[in-house]
Amino acid sequence: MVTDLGLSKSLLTELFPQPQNAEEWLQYALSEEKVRQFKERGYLHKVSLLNERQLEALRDQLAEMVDPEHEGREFFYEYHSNESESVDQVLFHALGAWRVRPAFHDILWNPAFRMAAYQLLGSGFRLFHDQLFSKPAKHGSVVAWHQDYSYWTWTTPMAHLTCWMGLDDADTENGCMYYVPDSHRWGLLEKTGLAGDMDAVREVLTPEQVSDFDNKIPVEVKAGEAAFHHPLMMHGSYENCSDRQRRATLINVFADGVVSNRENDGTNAPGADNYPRVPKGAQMGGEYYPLLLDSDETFGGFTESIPTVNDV
Ligand SMILES: O=C(O)CCC(=O)C(=O)O
Repeated sequence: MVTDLGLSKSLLTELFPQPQNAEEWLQYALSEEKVRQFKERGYLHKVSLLNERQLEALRDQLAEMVDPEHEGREFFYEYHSNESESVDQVLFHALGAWRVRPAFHDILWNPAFRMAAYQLLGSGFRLFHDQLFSKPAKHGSVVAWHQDYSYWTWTTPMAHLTCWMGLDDADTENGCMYYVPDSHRWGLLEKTGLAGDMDAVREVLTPEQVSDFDNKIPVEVKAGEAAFHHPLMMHGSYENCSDRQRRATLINVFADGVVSNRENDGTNAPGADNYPRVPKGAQMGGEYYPLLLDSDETFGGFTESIPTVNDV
């Protein structure tokens, strides 16, 4: 019998020990300078979140899920794969792994992630969904330039955050992400698709925004490091020209209190219609949108000394 891990009420592994006191929490806190950089530029990268043991468990369990016949596949919200023969040749994008394998369930409660996300959102938050992106070596696929929130208007208000975690070193050779710094101030643009034409978004940009692309930066990270970005940050990733894989896992969260804005006629529904539904106007919550950090969290009593986006 395959179990839906999303229904589990506790951690399933020993991979992510939870802090027992203020000192253990504070080791994860981002400096004021880093929080300010995120607020001003819309992103922060090279944040260390995963150790070798955690990486190994995540990579092993990702390899199992890449097989389209794996147990638990029915719990994914979306599952896109080129279904190639060999595991390291599969181009893979899927949402919902937290319900399918224990390391991807427990990573949501990684204290290093929860502390940083609290600081960058400035409030308690819930899981929206997770994502896996795996690009094989020498693979020509891209993730076209986009803003995450253009896919998420079925939830409102916009109070969302993306955490992208490298399971391999990611660099310009193997198809790392790129950001356009400050683009989180552009407002919400029309969505123009994720696959195919990398530059499709240019059709909906002003000439000034097009020239801002000259300032784009590669989001190079080591395995175990994360990049956080604002829901309006313009980002995408180019082909993998190297002989190395480029695997990543993401956590997407929103502030506790975000409500469903999902139209009954499906006009703003997510890609595949397999996401747990919340009626329009009702608060996003319940077992499939678990509270990852309570707004009352005191971090062992030191909340005031932890800088958030509300303070900088
Ligand atoms: O991993 C990638 O290549 C793309 C990631 C992405 O689009 C995202 O973080 O929203």
